[in-house]
Amino acid sequence: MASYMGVIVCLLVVSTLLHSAAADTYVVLDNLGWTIPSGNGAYSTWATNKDFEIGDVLVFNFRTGQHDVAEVTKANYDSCNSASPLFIQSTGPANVTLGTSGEHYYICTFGTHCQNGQKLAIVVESSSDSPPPSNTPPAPSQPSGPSPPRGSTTPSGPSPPNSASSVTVGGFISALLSTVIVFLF
Ligand SMILES: *[C@@H]1O[C@H](CO)[C@@H](O)[C@H](O)[C@H]1NC(C)=O
Ligand SMILES: [Cu+2]
Repeated sequence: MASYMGVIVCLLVVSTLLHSAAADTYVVLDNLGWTIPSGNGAYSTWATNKDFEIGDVLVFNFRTGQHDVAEVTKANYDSCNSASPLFIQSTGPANVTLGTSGEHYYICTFGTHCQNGQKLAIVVESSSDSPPPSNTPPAPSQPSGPSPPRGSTTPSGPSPPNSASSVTVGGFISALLSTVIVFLF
């Protein structure tokens, strides 16, 4: 019986690891949403200790016409310059899929909202446990032009293949795990 328990513990650990590789959804500032914060630094506090990974989704909750969300460079984030955003969405709520690793900077372009603290900087980790497929042939038929920009909205772009496949694998392992447990007890 003890060896069965060992197997179960192993499977649980594997299952947990695979689940953690799946895409997470983060609602920016939770119930407060994407707005002018009451305290400067509210967004950096919110982002602290969050483990953003490629494929995760940021939900910017705001009312269309009262705010928007623009991804900008670090320089434009620091200076609240919305002149040349990398990406902008003016209809809320905005679901932004994190498509690339590294630093991402978001501001609201309305009035002095950014100066008043409506700005968010995050660091996206490249997912450590989903290595790129090694022998996938190049896809010549795939259009190279309209690839989604950094931080495109969820409905407009294909979801990253890594997260999709880890969801599938995680689901498969979970099903397998359930089957094993049913057989053991
Ligand atoms: C955005 O994400 C939220 C939370 O996951 C979801 O309820 C909502 O349907 C999504 N909206 C769009 C337009 O995808
Ligand atoms: Cu705003």
